[in-house]
Amino acid sequence: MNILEEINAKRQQLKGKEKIYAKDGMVIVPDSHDFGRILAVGDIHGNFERLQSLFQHVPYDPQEDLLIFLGDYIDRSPETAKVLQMVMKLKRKYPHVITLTGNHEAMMRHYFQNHSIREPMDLEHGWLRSGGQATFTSLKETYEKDCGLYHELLEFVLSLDHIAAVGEQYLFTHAGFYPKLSYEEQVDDMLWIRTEFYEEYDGAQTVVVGHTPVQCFDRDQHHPLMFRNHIIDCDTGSYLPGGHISCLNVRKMSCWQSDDDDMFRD
Ligand SMILES: [Mn+2]
Repeated sequence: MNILEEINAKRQQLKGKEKIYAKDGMVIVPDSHDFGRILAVGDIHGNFERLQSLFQHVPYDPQEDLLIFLGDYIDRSPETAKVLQMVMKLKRKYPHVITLTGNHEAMMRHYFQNHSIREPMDLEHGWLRSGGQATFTSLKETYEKDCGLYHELLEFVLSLDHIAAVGEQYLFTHAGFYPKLSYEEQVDDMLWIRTEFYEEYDGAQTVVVGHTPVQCFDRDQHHPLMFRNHIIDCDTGSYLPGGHISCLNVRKMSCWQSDDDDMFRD
C-alpha cells in the first residue's frame, strides 16, 4: 500500500472511535467535522517576536479548533528556546494541537544522538552549518539557567510527529511525500522533499506544507501559495526581510500573519 492508501485504511478503522489518533509519527483525525477551524502554522525558525505577533491576530479557540504546527520551530534566529517553549506549552495544555517535525528538528535530533550541550559546538556537523548555531546557543543558555527545562525541550523535539491526516480532505506534513511509496519507506524524506512532490502529486487531497519559502517561487510573494495540484505552501519566510509567519485557516483558505516589522531594515 502507498502512503495515501495506508492513511485511508487507518481512517476507516478509526471512524467514530477516536477524535485524534497518533502512532509512530502518524496522526489521524478521522472526521474533520469534529472541529471548528482547522489552523496550520508554517515555519517559525526561532522568530519568537513574529510568532507572538501572529498569535495576537489568530482568534484561536482551543476547545473548538484544531491547531497544526508544520515544523521548523528552530534555527536561523536567536530565540529558539522561547519558540519551543511556547509550542510545547500549547501542545501540553490543549488536546487538539498537533506538532509536526521539520527537517531542522531532524538535524538537531541527529546532532544530539552523539553530541552534548556541555561540549563545545561541533562546527563540522551539517546542523550547525544550516542555522543550528543560533539554536545551540539558545539551548545552551537554557541549559545553564534551567537544565530541567532544557531536557523538556529536547524531549519535546524527540516527540514530534511526521504527518497528520484530517478527514478525507486534508494532509499536513513539513515538506511533502512520494505518493507511490509507503509511509515507512519515506518517514525522513517527508521532511526534505521538494521538486518530486510538487511535480508528482496529483492533487486528490489538499496537502498543506511548509519547508520552501514562498519567496523561492515568487520574490514578491508573502502569503501562502496554493498550487494547481492542491499543495498549499505556508512557509512565508519567517527569517527573511519582509517575511512573515502565517497561520492558514484551511477550510476558508484565508490566513493571519505576523505584523510587518522593521527588524531587518537598515
Ligand atoms: Mn524551514
